[in-house]
Amino acid sequence: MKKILVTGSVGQIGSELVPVLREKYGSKNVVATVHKTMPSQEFLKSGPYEKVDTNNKEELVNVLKKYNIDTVFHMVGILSAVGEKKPDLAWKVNMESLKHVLDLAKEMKLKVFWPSSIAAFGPNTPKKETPQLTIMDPNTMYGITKYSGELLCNYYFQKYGVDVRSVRYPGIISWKTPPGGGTTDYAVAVFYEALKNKKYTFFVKKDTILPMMYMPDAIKAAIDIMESPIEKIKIRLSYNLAAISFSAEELAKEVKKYIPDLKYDFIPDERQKIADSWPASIDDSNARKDWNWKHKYGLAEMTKDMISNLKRELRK
Ligand code: AKB
Repeated sequence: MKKILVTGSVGQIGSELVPVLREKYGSKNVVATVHKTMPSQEFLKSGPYEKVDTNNKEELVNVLKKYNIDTVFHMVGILSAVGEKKPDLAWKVNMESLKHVLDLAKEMKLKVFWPSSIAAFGPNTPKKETPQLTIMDPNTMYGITKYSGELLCNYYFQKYGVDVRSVRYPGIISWKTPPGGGTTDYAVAVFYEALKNKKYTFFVKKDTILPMMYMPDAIKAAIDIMESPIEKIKIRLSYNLAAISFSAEELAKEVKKYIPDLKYDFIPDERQKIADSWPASIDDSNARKDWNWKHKYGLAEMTKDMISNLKRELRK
């Protein structure tokens, strides 16, 4: 990975991935693409960036050639809840741009990271310790794009030898950039609302358990899998990846330890149905065995870190 392009660099994961990659590989070697949403001045000054619509193959080719890119982290994507409101847009953004990136990877011999999700599973997938190879029947447009994307990545590897690597991310919890339009967003929103207003209404039931991960672990997973020697990457659909699983109520109780007068309740909305179709916990033993994946943050460590960072941020 000498010259890296990150698409979706204003999104939840992209905005934190770019600084870590710049620190590790040198600022000038990591090109961020922006599209409709402009990032902060601080972000723009931290290294090269280009305005690119990833659905436009021409624009992608130009930027890949201009910087002599050899690796793409293709992070562009529309998440589950927005995807249910705008299914056509979710298909277009999530699938067409991936196809462009894979076609260009084939032509230009690029290495690619692409995030899949627990949304690739569905209501008939075993809920507990979901195995790597199992029933995949996603019933959201987002999940359908994730599973289709996995199949496409596997196809490009098998047929054309494209070195594309992927993980199935659980819900990601972070304090720098809030998520937008996901089902697992409550696990981030509770921190903001607890610190700002001391109250939060979860949009899922209290016993809803979903797999989650703290952002530093999510970034580490992307870099670890991309840095692994090629012979260690045995799965070309997408690796199951796990860190923590907890119920909405367990999270509320953990946050309350820091904000004792926090009031919370649970009023499920249409996102409950999506949450109910996803696993509660994931068996990620293949990732642990093949490329030595290890997470660092449990529920307690993550909560402590989130509270102290967000407290500081909200004071600014
Ligand atoms: C979402 O909730 O849509 C995402 C995901 C689990 O992929 N956070």
